[in-house]
Amino acid sequence: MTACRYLLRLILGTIEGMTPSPAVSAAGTLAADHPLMDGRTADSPLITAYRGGKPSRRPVWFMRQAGRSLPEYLKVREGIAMLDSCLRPELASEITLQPVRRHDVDAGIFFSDIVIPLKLAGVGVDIVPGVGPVLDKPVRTAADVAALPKLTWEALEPIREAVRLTVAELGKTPLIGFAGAPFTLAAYMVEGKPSRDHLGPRTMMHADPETWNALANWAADASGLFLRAQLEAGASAGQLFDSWAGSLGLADYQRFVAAASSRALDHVRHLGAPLIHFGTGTSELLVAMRDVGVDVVGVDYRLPLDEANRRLGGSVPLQGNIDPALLSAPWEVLEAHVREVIAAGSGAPGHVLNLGHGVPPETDPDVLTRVVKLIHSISPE
Ligand code: 1CP
Repeated sequence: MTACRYLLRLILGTIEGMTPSPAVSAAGTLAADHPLMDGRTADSPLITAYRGGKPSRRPVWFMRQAGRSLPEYLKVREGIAMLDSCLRPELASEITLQPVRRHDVDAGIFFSDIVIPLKLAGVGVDIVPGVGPVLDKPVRTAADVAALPKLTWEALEPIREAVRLTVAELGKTPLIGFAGAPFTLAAYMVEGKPSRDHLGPRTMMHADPETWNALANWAADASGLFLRAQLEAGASAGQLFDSWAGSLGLADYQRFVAAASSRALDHVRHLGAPLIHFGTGTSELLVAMRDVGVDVVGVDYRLPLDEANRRLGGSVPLQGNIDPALLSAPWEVLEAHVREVIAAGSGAPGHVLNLGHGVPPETDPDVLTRVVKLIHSISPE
């Protein structure tokens, strides 16, 4: 490493409160033995489609493919709290691999949660069964934000270890890393728990924009570092989940959220892995979400993919958008819907099949396997 580069790494390391990672080459790109760099995943159907190329088969994976729809998941999670399971590398890796083994999907999605960066920073947070993320103390004032502890690179070691274990098993199947976008993460922090309308964060951005910006920037850096740890340790793509962005109007999204989401991605752009941006209820935000600088836009089940592609001017590959509700419909109804989704996505510069949101816990896993078989049986031309 030249002295100049070393100095730069040192400065960057200081800014981000971390020591330089050995997984990063001197140039700050992915290491030569990373799955995306050593020939394992660069030509996979998933990465090919994300990059706008012609995949050998139609790629498909499911948001929340790991989790309560799988009996093998319920078994290994018995007696272990959700966040603890995320922080045990062998267990997180096993849970990530379960749906890949079972369904023959084209990617693993790393088993973790968007609030893990909070937990690893030292924020009091838990996932309450049947509820979701709950904070010991909501973050509502400038003093609350100023008191937030900083996430360090060292604290993310269990995440890197779980990713390393996982990609060693996945072979040519890419692992997707993820993080929560600042708005969605901050929504939990301000409310202190799940909410439907996200009134707290939406009030704060107008009533106290300075505090809101400080909180959104904190969340951007925590999520950005979390995603960077997964990508450097072996994930071949990264998805930013802004699940609740649909509660915002376009003007508020652009004024109070887009810059922070872009800041989260600034932590990983230089790595060159495809980046996907997804939210629900975001039909009116798709262009703004693309414009934070991503390679692929995820579309929820509300908007047909041909219309999404029209709104985006055919500029990026799309991911989506089988309606999760139809997973419990008769097979003929579901099959016709999947074929419609494929037809609607065919005009986009690339299409990765997925659901329009996560797998509902009551889904029969055999139905997911059958959907994967159907999608793979339809020629990618
Ligand atoms: O005990 C359990 O089974 C807890 C349920 C559960 C699971 C399986 C939670 C609590 N999180 C997860 C894993 C998880 N979370 C994954 C990896 C699994 C996979 O996709 O296969 C991912 C990507 C997430 C990300 C996540 N967590 C998001 C964004 C994705 C989305 O679904 O929109 C969000 C919003 C969360 C918060 C969260 N964590 C858990 C729940 C139940 C929730 C939602 C709560 C709410 O309704 O606000």
